[in-house]
Amino acid sequence: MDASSAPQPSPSASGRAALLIVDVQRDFCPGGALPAPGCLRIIAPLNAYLARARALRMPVYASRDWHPAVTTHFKAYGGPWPPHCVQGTEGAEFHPSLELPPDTIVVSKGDDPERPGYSAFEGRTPDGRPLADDLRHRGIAHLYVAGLTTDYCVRQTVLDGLAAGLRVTVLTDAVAAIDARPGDGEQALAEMSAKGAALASGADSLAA
Ligand code: VGL
Repeated sequence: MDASSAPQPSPSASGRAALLIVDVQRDFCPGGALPAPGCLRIIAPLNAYLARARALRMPVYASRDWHPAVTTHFKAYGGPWPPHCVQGTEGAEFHPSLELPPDTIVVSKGDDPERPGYSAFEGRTPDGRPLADDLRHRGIAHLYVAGLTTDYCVRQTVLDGLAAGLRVTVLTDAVAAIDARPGDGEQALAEMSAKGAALASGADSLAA
């Protein structure tokens, strides 16, 4: 959706809402390089949220990890992770069962070889605009967040959204964790909630 010609209200408590799907990419799903065990469980709820967002004419953002082949994020170069979501590879594609609308705003992140780029707020839209600027431009004050992974990119995105003054709701039936240590995902949800995020589930919980 291009709202650039419409007058934009400034973000405020009365601003509108958007849905942000974080990193639902092949590499974070079974068969991929760094799978979150619950990936497939969340696809149907994600598609229900996407259908509801469309019915409400709510903007939809989808972030993606978009790493260079050489990055300090990968084990071979000093980081914690196996190579994943390398730019232009199959593993970096959105999961094929995810029903993203054609006007989804894709936010690419993790392309700086010196930074992990967990947060969608480090990402940019195809026209090079940082996520926070794009949200402001569209008058969005409330973000519904779902996707992968609860303990890394969802967590950091939610914390950054709260720090930016947005209202943030985490859709708990549509997130899945890596859980490198058992309980990491649950702990991340508790932390997001303690810092001010609302936790909700079920497509009816979306309101424009
Ligand atoms: C992520 C671990 C490593 C994520 C990215 O998208 O949550 N997790 N890199």
